[in-house]
Amino acid sequence: MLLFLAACGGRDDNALVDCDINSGACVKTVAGQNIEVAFDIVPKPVASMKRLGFSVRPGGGPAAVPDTEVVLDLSMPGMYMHDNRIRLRPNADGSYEGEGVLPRCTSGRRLWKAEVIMQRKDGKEKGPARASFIFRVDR
Ligand SMILES: [Cu+2]
Repeated sequence: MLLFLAACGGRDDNALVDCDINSGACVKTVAGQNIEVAFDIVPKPVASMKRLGFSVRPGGGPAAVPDTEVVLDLSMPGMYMHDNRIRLRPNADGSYEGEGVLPRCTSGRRLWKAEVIMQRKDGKEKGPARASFIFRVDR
């Protein structure tokens, strides 16, 4: 309990933010692979305690991956907020989407990290491809 309270007391490090989610989709390239990933959340402005729609669009180079399992792992940088993983559904256009809620942080912190974990089902890759996005919620 003491540890939990201590962890909760910190401040957001806004320098970590690398995705201005309220301005539109954010794009990252998976390290070491030629896969670009676009990530978006609606509705905007993005807030906690609201039903949110998450979408991921892998695209770009030749490694664009058919038949992939895509999971979103939501966490707060530097703070344990219980596991919050969402399995995204594939759409016909190659994007993936799902719904979820970001809990309100009792400490008032508002930075979240969404890690996109993409695992091909055909076993042609050793480990999953990952891309992470750090964004700030309005409240
Ligand atoms: Cu928190």
